[in-house]
Amino acid sequence: MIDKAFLKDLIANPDEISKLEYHSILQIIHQAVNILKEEPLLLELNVKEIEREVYVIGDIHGNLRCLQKLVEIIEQTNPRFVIFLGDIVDRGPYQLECLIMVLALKIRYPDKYYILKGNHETLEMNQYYGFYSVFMSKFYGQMKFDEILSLYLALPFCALVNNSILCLHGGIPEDIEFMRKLKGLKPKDIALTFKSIAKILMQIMWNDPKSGLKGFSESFRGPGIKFFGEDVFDDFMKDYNLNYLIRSHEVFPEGYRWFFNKRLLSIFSSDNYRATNPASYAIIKKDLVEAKIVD
Ligand SMILES: [Mn+2]
Repeated sequence: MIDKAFLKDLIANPDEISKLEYHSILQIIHQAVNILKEEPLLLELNVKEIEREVYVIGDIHGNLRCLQKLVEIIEQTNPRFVIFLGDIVDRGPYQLECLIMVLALKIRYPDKYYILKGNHETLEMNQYYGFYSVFMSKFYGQMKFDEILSLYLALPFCALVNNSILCLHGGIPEDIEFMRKLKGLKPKDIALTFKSIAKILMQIMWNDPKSGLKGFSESFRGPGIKFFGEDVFDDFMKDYNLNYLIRSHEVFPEGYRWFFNKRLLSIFSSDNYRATNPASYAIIKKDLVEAKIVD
């Protein structure tokens, strides 16, 4: 077991993470995996005290300053749940620090913090966009990076808040049965059911909404990845009786963007990402969703 005071110290001073030896990093990964592997791939989070908020945080991509600001806000406002939508690593200057910080939060407050899987929580993306070389130049050894991959295999894909608000990284997949198919599955079930749900899982992490589109269309992002339009979004929301969908995966110069008659909110929590943009996050309160900019 990792000492609570040690976790508290790491959360307060994430710069210290850079100085950790591999065995400490491994301990944190293992303890996080032990918690994550027992949780379902489709999280169902219900706020009992209706006044309390839920924070939803988008792509971080190694932006430790934004992550620290968000954690400061969270410590002041004490929401019931905090949901990260994935893409913690790749591209930014403090990728390992951000990943370990988020895991430290999960271990310290397992019933408060939840981390969903983004398309960058994969080997292929890490090899191309930076985290693999960041990690390997520090610790060396494929076996050590395999521990990171085992963490990725334990991450959930969606979170349903108060039975009415769905949170995920990219978008809805073509198979809108996906929530019924994922319900009750745990990380260990992915390998067993992989053939039947592989496309669903990939599209949850990769798809994007597109205004003015009907149905699904091919995406520039790659083979099998889709844009989805308002009509299929409506069908999906009606089918599951949902009010909002909150996702990340795309950066907008204004910080966040509403789609589809203000029922889909796209947030992004890393500022000045490849161009000029403020960081944003979402607050759920009493089944309403509000977008916020990190000042
Ligand atoms: Mn993404």
